[in-house]
Amino acid sequence: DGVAVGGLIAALAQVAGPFTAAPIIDGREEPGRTRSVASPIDGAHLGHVTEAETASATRAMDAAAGGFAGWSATPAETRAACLDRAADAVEEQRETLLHLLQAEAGKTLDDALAEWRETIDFLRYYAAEGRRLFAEPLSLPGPAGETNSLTLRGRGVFAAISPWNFPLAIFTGQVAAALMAGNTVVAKPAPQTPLIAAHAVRLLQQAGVPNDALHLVPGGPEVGAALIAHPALAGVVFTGSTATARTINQALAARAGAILPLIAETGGINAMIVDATALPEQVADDVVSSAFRSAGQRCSALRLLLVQEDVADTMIAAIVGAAAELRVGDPRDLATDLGPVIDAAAKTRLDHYIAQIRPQARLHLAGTAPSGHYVMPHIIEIGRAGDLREEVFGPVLHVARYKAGSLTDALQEIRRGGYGLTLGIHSRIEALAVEVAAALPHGNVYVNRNMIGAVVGSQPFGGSGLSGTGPKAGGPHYLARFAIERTLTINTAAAGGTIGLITLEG
Ligand code: UN1
Repeated sequence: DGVAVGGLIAALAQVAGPFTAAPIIDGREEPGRTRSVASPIDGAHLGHVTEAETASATRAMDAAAGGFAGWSATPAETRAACLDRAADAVEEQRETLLHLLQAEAGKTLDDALAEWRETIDFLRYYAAEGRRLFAEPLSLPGPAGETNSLTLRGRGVFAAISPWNFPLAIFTGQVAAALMAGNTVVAKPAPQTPLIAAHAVRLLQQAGVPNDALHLVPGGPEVGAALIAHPALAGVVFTGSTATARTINQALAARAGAILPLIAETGGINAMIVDATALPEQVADDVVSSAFRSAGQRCSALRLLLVQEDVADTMIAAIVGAAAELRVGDPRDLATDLGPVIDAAAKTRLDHYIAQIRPQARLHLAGTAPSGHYVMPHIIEIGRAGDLREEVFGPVLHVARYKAGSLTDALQEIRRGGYGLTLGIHSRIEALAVEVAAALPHGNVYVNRNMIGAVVGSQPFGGSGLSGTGPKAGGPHYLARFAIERTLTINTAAAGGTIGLITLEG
């Protein structure tokens, strides 16, 4: 195993750049003004991106509209086969993709491997789900003399807007779901991670996705706005901040014409509740991985730990002991636990947040980070659950104590916060876990384990309230939301019945 890992690391170091990204419209890469893409690890130049002008965003939408008739009429089996071939290609291109996940997104090898695996899982899962939902109309029961069936088909052009923290898995998952449902897609990756997105688009097209069914527009918010304003738009799938989801919602509401769906997965102030029966060592392990893995840059990450007062000192000591061992630095080094945060802006935001909260809170863990975009794990005690109002997207864990008997009040504060993504409970009293889960609207509840790393098909992922719209990615209800449904009711008892096939033209 050590030999295999050593070989893999050597292979990743051999992957040769530079990489490029540009608007990909009808399979052609558009020229334009380029900028350098720098690694969050050390600022190294990784390649160039040509960002889309709003005019090319509009052209991409036009091209996707042109591709819709053909792709939506392509048999579901053919569409699913494209996703399966893409999954094979992701497997085959493991070294390149792991290299890009590390270089462009700053991932540790563990995180990069998990994301690579999740990408394959999304492709295969949506292919299988697509065969289940789209291949044949679903026959439904009804009165005698009538047949009823339900058919799902694509809506039109989907805009897919994805984040930098899972630049391969979420990017590919959104695109795969929209395509499988029979839509054509214009994808806008996060400005921080265009190179891996361009690689994914080329890979999908080589796997058989037609050039006119999938288009890429690297760029910032103005590119997203151009997609959403385009008359051909039929729906939006978005993962990112709650604030951006709100902006998208407002832009959709301001459009003339059809009411369009937004499938949004956003942020959370994710809490974990630890009662007096919990096992300190297991709590320490699970808290440390939930709060600090991926440098806390997951929407699922633990932000707020609520510990029952009687055991709080013991629990906090165990957690601080474990977290103090974490190594921060170059994620390509196997001994590293936390790589960089994504860019200078993220580093500045986190440093400011820590500086302003320090005087009013009790600091259990801090430290001096290596130079570059690195942030040490922080554990900060605050007065009560309701004191934490914003999602802090990095390795900062907040802790608050609750009195035995006052858990309901703490839950009430969490509920009032309005987010509903992940929730952790550590307790050996099963009834408590069930009660806590029932009291809150959270989408993913984890009992006596860590609260990150939802597995496609087993742990459908997504929240409610400020955390998103649902349905859950990697779950059985996801694809249907990308489709329109038609119920067809035929009166088979009508005089003469039907008389066989006559085409519209004939
Ligand atoms: C995100 O961080 O944007 O369960 C969502 C998890 C991941 C979270 C992805 N699926 O940790």
